[in-house]
Amino acid sequence: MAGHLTLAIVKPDAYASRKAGLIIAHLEREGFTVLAAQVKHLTRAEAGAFYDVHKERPFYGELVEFMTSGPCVPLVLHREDAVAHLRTVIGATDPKEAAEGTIRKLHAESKGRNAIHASDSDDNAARETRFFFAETQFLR
Ligand code: FUP
Repeated sequence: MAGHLTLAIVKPDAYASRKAGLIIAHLEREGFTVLAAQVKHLTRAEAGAFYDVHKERPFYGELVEFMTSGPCVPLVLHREDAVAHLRTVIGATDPKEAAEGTIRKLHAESKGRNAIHASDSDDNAARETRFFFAETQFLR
C-alpha cells in the first residue's frame, strides 16, 4: 500500500485540550481511514529518536520537551495519495502561515505547539509507522 499509508500524531497540546476526537473526525471527513491508533506518553529517548533528523536545529530541545510534556496519539492513516493529502490537510508548520480550514490553522497554538505531525514522504511514513506500530497492529 505504498503511497496510501501515512503516519500522523495528534501532539500533546491538542491531546491535553481534548481535541483528539475533533482532529480524528477532521481526518475521517477528508477520506482517511484510521488503521491503527494508540495513546502514548513519549520518553525523552523516544521523542529524541523520532525527531533525530532535527537534532542539530536550535529548536530541537524545545521540541523534545514539548513532545514529552504529555500523551500524544500516533495514527496510521490510509487514503489515496495519503502523504501529500495529509500535508495539505494539516497546513503550514506555523499556524500563522497555515491556510484557512487546515488543522493547524484551526487548532495549533504556535509553530512549536502545532497540534499535529504528518510524515513528509513515503519513506518517512514507513519509518515512522514502524517507530510506533508492529505490522500486526494495523489492518492491511
Ligand atoms: P512539519 O513537517 O510541518 O511538522 O515541520 P518540520 O519537520 O520542519 O518541524 C518539525 C517540528 O519542529 C514542527 F512541527 C515544530 C518544530 N519546529 C519548531 O518548533 N520551530 C521551527 O522553526 C521549526 C519546527
